[in-house]
Order: sequence, then structure tokens, then C-alpha cells
Amino acid sequence: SGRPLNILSIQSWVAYGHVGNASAVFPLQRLGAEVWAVNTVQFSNHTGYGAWRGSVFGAELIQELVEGIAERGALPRCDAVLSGYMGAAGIGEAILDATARVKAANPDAMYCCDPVIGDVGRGIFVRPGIPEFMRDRAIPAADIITPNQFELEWMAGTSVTTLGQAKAAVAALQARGPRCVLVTSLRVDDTPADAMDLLAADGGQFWRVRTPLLPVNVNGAGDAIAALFLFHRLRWGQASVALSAAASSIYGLLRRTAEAGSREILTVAAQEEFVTPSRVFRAEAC
Ligand code: PXL
Repeated sequence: SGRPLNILSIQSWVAYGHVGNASAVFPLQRLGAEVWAVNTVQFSNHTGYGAWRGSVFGAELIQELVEGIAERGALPRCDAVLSGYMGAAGIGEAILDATARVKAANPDAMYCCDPVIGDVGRGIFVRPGIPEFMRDRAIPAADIITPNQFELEWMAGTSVTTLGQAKAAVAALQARGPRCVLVTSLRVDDTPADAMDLLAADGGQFWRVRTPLLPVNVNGAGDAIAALFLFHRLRWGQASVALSAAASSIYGLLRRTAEAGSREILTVAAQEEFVTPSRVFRAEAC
């Protein structure tokens, strides 16, 4: 169908392994998207190892690269901006600048913000100021956000132990801007011990997908699911379809990763899961 989707993806880069753009870019390309990848940092490896080397890039570099893309006349063909791990709050302002430029050139373009702040196991793992930036500056500018449960609770300022509380927290964030929300890694009181939930909202509708819990300890799966959810939402226009497709692909990716006992997600080896997931999980209205 038509021309490929063009996605400006502004995230971290790692030399070794798969988080940030090193998790998101290849699945998008495998699905046929053109990705304009701008890197917010270049690290040796993800921070989940506790040690890493490399640099956080300056906001000016991000701005300069977007300026260069604009000089190619490409911004009117940009379908979406995707942001993730920011490295420093100043980079966040450069990302919001980029989304404003893209939207001025293409009013139909979407901004999908993966508000990377932390997770239930590690707590906050980004620099001071970034959580507040995500909550106060990025969320109001976004059309789609993809928090995990920890990020949802932190940004909404409430704890979430029931599906009703999850929906209320999502609605509170929607009231501040984004029409569409995907909550990842959700575990509430009716989630079985051996399962995990994903919750999507679009306008006032909610859908849930439940998958078996896999014995993995990895980073970067959230970055891939945000990219896949955005891609399928752009392609199909429906959050329920995007939820099912993204959840099914990530389940397949993580199942392969668990089988291999890998500390890094098997983004390349499991690539068929992005195109034809081996097991499809349906989204149910909730
Ligand atoms: O998956 C989020 C993420 C992105 N980028 C970098 C990270 C992490 C999580 O650890 O370290 C560099």
C-alpha cells in the first residue's frame, strides 16, 4: 500500500545489544518503514548492566540533524516522530522543537512519546529532571504515549493495583493531551501470577491483551513495543489492532530470547516475529 511510512526516531544508541534506536529501528525497517534515526546518546551498552561507556549528545546536535533533514525538504513527508530515552532534559526540548517543526510541515504527523523514566524493578534510571520533563512537557505535546506501569503511576501520581485504577490513571494522562495510550508490563490484582497485561486506550475506549509471563531479564523490549505500536497504529488506524500486533510480536521476540537464555533481546534472530508472529494474542475490549 502506497509509499513507506517515514518515522523520525530520536532515541539512544548502543554499540552492543539492543535498546533505544538499536531496538526500535530494525523492527520498523523489517516492516518496511523508512527510519530517520537521530541518536540522543551513544553508549557501549545499556545502563541495565550498571556500567557503560560513551557520551550523551548535546541538544544542539539533535537540533542540527533535524535542521539538515529539514533542508532536504523531507519534513512534509514525515508521518511520525518517535522519542524514547533522552539522556538529558535539554535533549527533550530539542525533541519537542523537532515535533513542532514536523507538525508545521505535516499537520497529520503524530508524536509518539515513550516516556522512559524507569521500571518496577529498578525504579527511576534516568537523570534528574527527566521524569518531570516527561510528565510536564512531553505528555501534553504527544498524540500517543507508551508508559510502563511504573511510568504510568509516576506521571499520574497514583498507584495502580486494579484495572479500574489503571484506566483512571490513563484517563488522567489523556486529559492532559494524548488521545492514545499504551500501558506495557501491567500487573494488577486480577492478572494471574504467570501472566502479564498490556492496556491500550484510544479516546474513551480500552482494550487489554494478556500474555504468559516469560522468564527473561532484558532491557529494550519496551522500546521495540513502542515502535511497533506506533507503526501499526499509523498503518491500521486502530489501537486495538496495533495492540494485538505489537503484543504478539514482542511475545515472540521474548519467547525466542528466553529459549536462548540471552541477556539481550534477539532482535535480529527473531525478526520473522515482527512480520508474522508465531502466536497471535487478541485484544479484548475492557
Ligand atoms: O530501554 C530503555 C533504555 C534506553 N536506552 C538506554 C538504556 C535503557 C534502559 O536501560 O540504558 C541507553
